[in-house]
Parts: sequence; C-alpha cells; structure tokens
Amino acid sequence: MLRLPQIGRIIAVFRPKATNNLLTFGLRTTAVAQKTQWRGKATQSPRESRSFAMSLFRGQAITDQIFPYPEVLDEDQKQTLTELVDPCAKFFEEVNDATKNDQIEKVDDETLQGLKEMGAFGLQVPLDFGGLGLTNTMYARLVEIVGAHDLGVGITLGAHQSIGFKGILLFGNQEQKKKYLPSLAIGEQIACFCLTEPSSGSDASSIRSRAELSEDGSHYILNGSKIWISNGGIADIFTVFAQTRVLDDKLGTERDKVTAFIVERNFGGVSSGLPEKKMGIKASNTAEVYFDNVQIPKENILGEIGDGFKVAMNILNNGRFGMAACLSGTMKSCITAAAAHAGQRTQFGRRLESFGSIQEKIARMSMVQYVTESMAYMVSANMDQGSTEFQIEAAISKIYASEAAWYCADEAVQILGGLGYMKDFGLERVVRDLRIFRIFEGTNDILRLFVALTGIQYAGSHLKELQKALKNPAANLGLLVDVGATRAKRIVGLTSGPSLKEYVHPDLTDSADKTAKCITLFGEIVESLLIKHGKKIVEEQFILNRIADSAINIYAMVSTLSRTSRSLEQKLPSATHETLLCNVFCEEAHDQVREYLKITKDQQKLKNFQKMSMISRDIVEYGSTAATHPLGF
Ligand code: MYA
Repeated sequence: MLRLPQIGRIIAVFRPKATNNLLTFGLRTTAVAQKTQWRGKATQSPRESRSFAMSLFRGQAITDQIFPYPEVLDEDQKQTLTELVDPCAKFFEEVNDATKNDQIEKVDDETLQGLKEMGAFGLQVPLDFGGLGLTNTMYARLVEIVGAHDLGVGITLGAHQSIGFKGILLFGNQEQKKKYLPSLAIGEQIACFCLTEPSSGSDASSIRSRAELSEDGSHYILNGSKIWISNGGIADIFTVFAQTRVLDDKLGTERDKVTAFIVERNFGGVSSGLPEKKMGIKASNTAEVYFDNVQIPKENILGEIGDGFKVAMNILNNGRFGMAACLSGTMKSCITAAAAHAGQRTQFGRRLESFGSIQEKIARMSMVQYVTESMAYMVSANMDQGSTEFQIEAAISKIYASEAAWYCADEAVQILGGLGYMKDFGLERVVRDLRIFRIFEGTNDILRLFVALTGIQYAGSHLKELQKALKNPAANLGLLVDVGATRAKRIVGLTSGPSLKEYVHPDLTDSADKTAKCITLFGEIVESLLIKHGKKIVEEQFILNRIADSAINIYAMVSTLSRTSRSLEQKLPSATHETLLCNVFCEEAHDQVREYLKITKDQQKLKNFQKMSMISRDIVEYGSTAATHPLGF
C-alpha cells in the first residue's frame, strides 16, 4: 500500500494532458464515422465486464472465461454427440455431392431430405419443440463437419437456424415458439433473416422497410424490399426488420425505431426474386424478398416494439461462433488435401513435404486452423456457460476464421499447383465458396471497427470514472492509489501488467509471458489513443484497424495457450505437436502485435496513412488509376 505523500505524484503521473477533452462520451460504435452522433452517457457509472476481450482494452486479463480451457459437455452430451458425429460425417461422404450441388445451384433433394430426417434443421431447437436440443458446443461440432464437406449446404442450414429463426429461439414468447419451432425444426418450413436492403448493408440501422400500425391497431402493414437474403427464395418464415413509429417516453414524441417481426409467406404480399447468380455457395439460395402491404398480426412482433436493432445484433452475435466452427472444418479439409499431395508428389527427386517452402505453408495452415478451432470452442463454451457478453469474442472468431480459411484454401491450391486449380479436384469450389465469408454476417472491415470501438468505449468509460475521481481526490483515494500505483510501476519499468504464468503449463511459460506483455502494451496504447484523440478516435480507422488486429491476435494467443495447456495437463497424445503449434503461433503473434501497436505512434507511418487517404481520394476523383501510363498514352 502506498503512503499518502506519494499520492500527489502518482495522480500527476496519471493525469492526462488533454483531460478535459477526453472522456465525455458514450462512443457510437459505427464505422460510418461521418454520421457519428454521440450518446451522452455521462451519468452512467462504468460497468465491469467479465469478458476477456473487453478487459483487454483496459490492459487487464480477466481470465475466468479463458483459463482453464472450458469443458462444458457432460457425459450424456458427449454420448449424444458421439452418436451424431459419425453418421453426419458418413452422410456427407456418401450421400451429399458437393460438386453436384454446386453445378445444379441448389441442394440436391436427396441431401435435403436426408438432412431433415437427421434433424439437421433443428439442431438447437429444444426437444420439447421437436428439435435435437443441442448446446452451442454440440452444434459447433456438427457444423464443423458440414463445413468440411459443403459450404453451400452449410449456408442453407445456417441461414435457416443460425440466423433465420434464431430470433424466435432467443426472443420469441412461448406462443411464438409453440407455433413456429416444431415445423422449422424438422425442415417442414424454412426460415431466413431479412435485414439487408439496397441502401442498407453495413449500416444496418438505416433500413427503410416500414411497418405501419393499422387503423384498428390489430396488425402492422409491412412494405419494403430486402436483398441478398440467404434462403430468401425458398423460405416460408421470415425474420424481418422494419422501421416503426415508436413513442419516445422521455420526449413524449414519436420517432422511427426498428422492430423485428415474424412474417409468414402465407400472410400474402410476400414474394421473392429469382435465385442470384453468385461466385460461390451456389447451392444455397440467395434472393431478393419483397413485402407489399403484408399484414402482420401484432402478436408476431419479435421482442419489444422498437427493439429490433438489438434483436438483429444479438442474433448475429449469437451465430458468429458457428461460422468459426464451420470454417475450422473447411480448413481441416484443405490441410488434408495439401498434406496428402505433399506426402506423395515427387519433384526434383524428393517428396514435396521435404522442402522448406512447403513445410512452412503446411505449418502455417495448421497453426491458423488450430487457433480457429480453439477460438470457436472457447466462444461456444462461454456461451454455454451463460456468458452474455461475448460479442467482441464472437466477432473476433468470425474475422479470424474467415481470413484463416481463405489463407488455408489459397495455400492448399498453391501446394497442389495446377491440380488444385482444376475444377475436378474440388478446391476451386472451396475457394469460391469461402470468399463470401469475409463479407457477410458483418464484413470483416465493419467487425474490426466494431471490435476496436466497443473495446475502446469500455476502456473510455473507466477512464472517465478516473477523470471524475481526480476532481475529488480525497473522496476517491482508493481508486486513485490503485490506478496510480499501476501506472507508476509501469513508468519505472516494474512489471505491473497481468501475468498468465500461473494459468499455463510450464512448457508454455515463454509464450504466456509474451502474451502478457502484449496485453499490457495494448492497454497502454488504447489509453494513450483515448487521451490523444478523445471521442474523435472514431474517425481514425487506419489506427482502429491496427487496434482490432492486435486484439484479434491477443485473443488468438490466449485461446491457444489455454487449449494447449489443457492438452499438456491431460497428457494428450498430440500435446507435443500442439505445443509446437502454440509456441510458434504466440511468438509470431507477439511480434505482429508489437508491430501493429508501434504503428499507432510512429509519425512516419501516421503520415503514410494521410498519404494513403490522399491517394485514394485522387483515384476516386479521377475514376481509375491516376498515374500516367509508362508509355505516355
Ligand atoms: S445477414 C446481414 C449481416 N449484416 C450485418 O452484420 C450488419 C453489420 N452492421 C452492424 O453490425 C451494425 O450496423 C454496426 C453498428 C456494428 C455497424 N452487439 O450506434 P451503434 C449496440 C450488441 O454503434 P450503428 C448476412 O450477412 C450498441 O452498443 N450490441 O450502431 C447473412 C448500441 O447500444 P446502446 C450492439 O452505428 C449471411 C446500439 O447497438 C452491436 O448503427 C448468411 C447502437 O450502436 C452488437 N454486435 O451500427 C450467413 N452492435 O445504444 C449464414 C451495435 O445501448 C450463416 N450494438 O449503447 C452461416 C453460419 C455458418 C454455418 C452453419 C452451418 C449449419
């Protein structure tokens, strides 16, 4: 405990130069910074989050969701899962034909029927409503198999249950569940999620579809159109988001707010466009959906009136881990194909796998697959354990998985060379299918900003509390001493950051140290950015992307450390191999994080960002590349 005379100095150490400009905000997390509006949250005291990713932004490591690697399946659940995994894999190997689905641009009828019979359309629907009642972790394990075989089928299933009727599961009342879930669970009715519109993609709250209350107040009348809706052409049940007039209790006036509705095709006035012609996931149906004076009974409001944006975001948050699990399966297939080829093919008198260039590719593919898998099951377990704050982690898992899978598929093609490029081999389809995963369910660009700004907002709310405390130090000695001590230690070079050593196996100590250093540095940089930019940080997308990438890497490091520690503790046969994966990954991720964070303070790099803005503006203004052709014409 520090003695009183030291406090003044410590407070001086803490006090940021730009204190007054600093922390007076509730941060709007939108990436569309130009339309930034600030929510005054001055009166709210900051909440304490148990999410690791949130705490990271304060330079802390709240580890209860991370260490030990969560084990959430009981014996019954393990048994159920074992009974499902093999038949599911067999079905995809023997019945489903991914090449055929891709060619006919729909899921073959036999596959569709088989999936329905297996219960694949109601994996998480409670048993009482006719589903399999699986937990998130059990669902993830099955989805991984789907991803390993056919992403087109995955999207058909995912658009139905991961987002299509997830709203009914999460927000539906008992009547809505009773009415809709039984037929959805067995695939008798197909669901889809209708958010995106021609003028509203990433900026989800700007939708224009509108539902007006009828004169007698008994129903809503919905008009509008939605685009790129997965299952839009084949669905019977639609989760639709539309603007509604809502009375603002505080102002006493009406304003537009989004409301979620369950809409049946049977209501009349619902129609769909032709299936879109796409680059990949051709087997899944994507179509426009039109609503023309559709009469929706009031009882089909999903959640509360005016809460539709929250409903939409929660559905999306809830489904993102599934994408990570699914893509971890896809990566495994790519690695299997690459490893088989590298092990057999001989060139220059040696098998490919003996060349360093190929070894590096296979090792990196395996590392990112291991990380993705570790993250996917970490998030699903946290959700199963009842965590309600996993939105940053879920977004990270989606970003990481979609980029790692793209990398894996691309490298697999590279290892197979000409063979990988041929349609017959099947990797070409996987590459085409994978491209959309970086775009839909929130583009990785928007999700990076979401990760960075949500975390920064959280850190900012705590800094704001300190700012308040500084105004009345006598009344807040405890808080100031704690924070002051931490900062003072940091400044004189004593380690004051988190330590992860006590949570990891001794073989991983070095990686744990490196991860802890990244966490401390990350917290310092976030704080200094807040002090420097205040609420204007929202405009600094070049920097925010580096912050997001650092957070992604650190979450990847802790997920991996945790899983590998467990494998070592349990003396799994693969523990030594996993240790290699973990240590190399953490070592490299550590260097990357330091690099990303250094950039945020490097004047030359910051100037380069400004120059890049200028380059981009020139090109957009000119309408193409703006440099004179080397031949002059
Ligand atoms: S479906 C379409 C996907 N579309 C999107 O994902 C839209 C992306 N845009 C957004 O997410 C939002 O508009 C952003 C915020 C993030 C840009 N969790 O002022 P705000 C709260 C919790 O920042 P905006 C598809 O692609 C926020 O804290 N809360 O909002 C189908 C604030 O709350 P408060 C959140 O600037 C693909 C309030 O909302 C979140 O307008 C098919 C307003 O925030 C959040 N995430 O925009 C896939 N975001 O007021 C098939 C915001 O209380 C599935 N907030 O402070 C495949 C599955 C895999 C296979 C499975 C096989 C079976």
